[in-house]
Amino acid sequence: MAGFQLTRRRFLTATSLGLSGAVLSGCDAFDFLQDRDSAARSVLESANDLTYRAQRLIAGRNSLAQEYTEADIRQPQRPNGITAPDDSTYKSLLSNDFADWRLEVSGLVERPLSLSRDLLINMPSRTQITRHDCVEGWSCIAKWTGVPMALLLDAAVVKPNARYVVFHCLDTIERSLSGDVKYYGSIDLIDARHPQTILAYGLNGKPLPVENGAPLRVRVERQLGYKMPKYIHKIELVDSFGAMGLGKGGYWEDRGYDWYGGI
Ligand SMILES: Nc1nc2c(c(=O)[nH]1)N[C@H]1C(S)=C(S)[C@@H](COP(=O)(O)O)O[C@H]1N2
Ligand SMILES: [Mo]
Repeated sequence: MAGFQLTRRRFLTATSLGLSGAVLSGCDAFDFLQDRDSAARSVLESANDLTYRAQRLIAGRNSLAQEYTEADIRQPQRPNGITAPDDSTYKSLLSNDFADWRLEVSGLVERPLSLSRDLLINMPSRTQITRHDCVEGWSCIAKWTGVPMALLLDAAVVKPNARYVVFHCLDTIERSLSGDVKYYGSIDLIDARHPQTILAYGLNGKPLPVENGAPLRVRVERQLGYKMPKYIHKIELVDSFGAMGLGKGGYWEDRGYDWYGGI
């Protein structure tokens, strides 16, 4: 496939920025986010935009999340949110060990892609031991292996007017009379091209288990857990996410969480 003449050298350039880790904040720093009814919420929402812009100014695109050693992995990655999708599409893909699953890359790209898991696994990969911080106040260190998202974006050739990457998931997170809601999320192109942003198919040296998002989930290491969709099947490049879901860029964002879940 012409889109995949990606050289090793290009990959190394993308990942050889060094590992001077930014110091991560502790759980305390985001405990307040649990209080979704807080009167401070709207203040925080406008502050979120400030935090986002400040982080961009101070840290820039090259700042990496801290990476750990094997010895720091003390327990399996704690499964959270949806851990066993009961959607029939997902179940039939799983029953065939995802042989029929494809990752679609579409939207504002010159060259839409449809990629099998084997193809992804044979692309250059990055492995990183990082800390997952959930907004609920727990953390977990684990080793993630996957394809750097920048490689996929280059292969698809992102159009100049694209601003965000939207992840569409196979799991239904909410069922109600007004309709079922599938998990979705979005990040901007700076985070999408960050060297630690990968589409992970491996966890702690094994294939990614169902409970943690098989066959593919995103890792965006400088943001909170809800910004890392599991069970993804489509990546869409857009210039705005206002017309999706309730317009805030993700399932949890639509329910009050900050769009920029920086840590
Ligand atoms: N598709 C999907 N992605 C998701 C969720 C989910 O429910 N569905 N939960 C999010 C939240 S809140 C967290 S903390 C992490 C949990 O990832 P883990 O199960 O691998 O720990 O996945 C995130 N991505
Ligand atoms: Mo979370």
